[in-house]
Amino acid sequence: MNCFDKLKKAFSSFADKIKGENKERATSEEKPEKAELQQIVPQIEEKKEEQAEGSKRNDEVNVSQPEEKRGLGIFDFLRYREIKESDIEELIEELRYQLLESDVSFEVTEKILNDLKNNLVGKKIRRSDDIEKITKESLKKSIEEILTKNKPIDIVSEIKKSQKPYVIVFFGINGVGKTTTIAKFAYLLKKSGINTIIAASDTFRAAAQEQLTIHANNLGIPIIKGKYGADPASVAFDAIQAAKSRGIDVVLIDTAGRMHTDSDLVNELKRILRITKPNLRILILDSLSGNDALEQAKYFENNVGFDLVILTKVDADVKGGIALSLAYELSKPVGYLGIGQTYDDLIPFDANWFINKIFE
Ligand SMILES: Nc1nc2c(ncn2[C@@H]2O[C@H](COP(=O)(O)OP(=O)(O)OP(=O)(O)O)[C@@H](O)[C@H]2O)c(=O)[nH]1
Ligand SMILES: [Mg+2]
Repeated sequence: MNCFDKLKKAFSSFADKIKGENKERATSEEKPEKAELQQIVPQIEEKKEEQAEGSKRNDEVNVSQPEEKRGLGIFDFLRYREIKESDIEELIEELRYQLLESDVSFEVTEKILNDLKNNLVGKKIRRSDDIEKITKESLKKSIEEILTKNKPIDIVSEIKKSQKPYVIVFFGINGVGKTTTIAKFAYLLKKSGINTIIAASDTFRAAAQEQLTIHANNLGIPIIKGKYGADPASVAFDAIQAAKSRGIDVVLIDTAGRMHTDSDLVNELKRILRITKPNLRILILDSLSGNDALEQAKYFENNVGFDLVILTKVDADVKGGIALSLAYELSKPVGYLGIGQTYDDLIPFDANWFINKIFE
């Protein structure tokens, strides 16, 4: 999967630039003044001792390492230099551009860059590697902070400890992958020994019932359908009743992605939520829609509210920034990622996985 390549590229090209700039600076730097030298002589001695100790331990390693890996020897520290804001202005600007290009929202971009500035400006660095290290650590920490802001919901264990039936409503605009995700989710639960029933509450689109019936048959899962144009809330209600009488653990409710108007869609959803009183409201977002996905999330949050996001189509060429924006701006966790079109292609979202993807 190469969905976070662009973000990764933004970070590493930033580090490379600083590295290059630092190399130039190191070669053009003036020799230290006499007074400065007097101050640093004791440090040279100290450094020599340290090096002698170190080389005793690392003789073999040092011999086999290339020049740049071995560093520049005991006079390295003469190049200690404090990073000024003006040093990194241009580079910050480039990173800003690249983060925004990677679908990271403006607000999140500013947070990441401010953290980075705070971590770099005023730091005394010796080698370009130090800057790269500080930069990567800072970016990693910012992203980690954003992604772990919301405690992930472990749905399987929530279901296991809650009263039956556990009701989940899935919604989102048309074509984002609601129906496919419900089938994947039913399969995921089945593998954990949890049985489900599906409510085909998208009675607006003619083919929706058939599409879901095919999935239900493939997976051997019961489905409650409604006629074209039937009341979606009563289809959902019937499914909950069926679950109660048959002792089924979970009801998965599919909904329409489009109605005559947006307000029809919102009103219908509100009705479904009022009647079914779900344990969980899952918003499905298509990661290919970039920053528009954030706008959709804001729209649904303001109009109906939701608990969790599932990001679909992450297997396509996706930039990845949306996961950060959702966590930072809406305090909503991404629970799962859709990574393809088979039933197995739904994986739990893991912050470490995301971070490693960027920095691997
Ligand atoms: N590559 C890829 N395709 C996906 C993924 N999830 C869904 N799709 C595809 O996206 C298309 C739309 O999926 P649906 O599940 O029908 O979307 P929907 O939100 O139910 O659509 P409406 O009911 O029309 O609103 C289908 O062709 C799916 O196979 C995914 O994770 N990766
Ligand atoms: Mg659908």
